[in-house]
Amino acid sequence: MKKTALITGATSGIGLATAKRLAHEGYQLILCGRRIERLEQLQNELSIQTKVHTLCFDVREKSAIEKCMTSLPVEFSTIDVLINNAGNAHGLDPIENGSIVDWDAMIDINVKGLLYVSKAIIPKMVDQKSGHIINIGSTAAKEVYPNGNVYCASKHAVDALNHGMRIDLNQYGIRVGAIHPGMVETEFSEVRFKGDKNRASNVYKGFKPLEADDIADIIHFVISRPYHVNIADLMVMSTAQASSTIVRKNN
Ligand code: NDP
Ligand code: 8X3
Repeated sequence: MKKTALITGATSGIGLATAKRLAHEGYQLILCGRRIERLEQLQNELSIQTKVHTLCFDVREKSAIEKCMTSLPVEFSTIDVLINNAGNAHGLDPIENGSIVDWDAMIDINVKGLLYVSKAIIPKMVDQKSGHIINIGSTAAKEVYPNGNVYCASKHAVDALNHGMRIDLNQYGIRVGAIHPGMVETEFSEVRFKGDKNRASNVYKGFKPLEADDIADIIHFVISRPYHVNIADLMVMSTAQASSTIVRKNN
């Protein structure tokens, strides 16, 4: 029987690449995001390969998430893999100049949103006594860099939640692990810099960053290990990157 994977943030970047990869690998997909036209386009594209159900919600909206999860079509009601990927950085400012609107967005989406989605799905996995949760952290979950303050804090929280989920769900046989990428060229920096494409593309100039497909490849590797193998915590950077602040660039 085909496994079902639910991916948050499937409309762009890492989530989109993962949706395409898992469709190719034969997973049924529940794809989530706020941009409905992208979800519809993706559903049309991937339905040739597999069954796709789309859910349009903002991860900050608890009640919308609950409503979507309780009205899943029967063939999508068993979720084998949850990929908690939705999230972004908003702004890159020193703490003294930071925007409270940006701080709220990062805490509400990256931390509380991840919790709300997990809360809607974990009880199903507990009943099933099976499931695999992948939390997308970041190198920012492991170290703090200048002006990264609240984004790094939100990803440190994801790291802690990844540990907490693994500990609490151990008794049910549910696998939990995090993947922590370094710089991946997606829409991430465009969102961080509020649509400033020039500033965003500069982030990835002069070196070869990771691509969303690299992370999709790793996600597929992690979820296709035999049941007794749980990759608990995986950090990956491009070869040119040694840490959040050390990137070998050729001017
Ligand atoms: P993108 O900006 O390309 O994608 C972000 C995804 O998250 C989109 O599909 C977006 O969908 C979704 N999303 C954002 N806010 C919300 C919301 N409020 N409700 C629902 N969905 C939301 O960035 P990436 O693919 O790079 O980012 C994916 C994850 O990877 C994030 O958690 C990010 O922190 C992490 N990451 C990224 C790195 C990078 O360098 N790119 C490095 C390390 C980690 P929509 O707008 O349609 O809702
Ligand atoms: C994103 C990593 O270093 O580009 O999580 O902010 S970074």
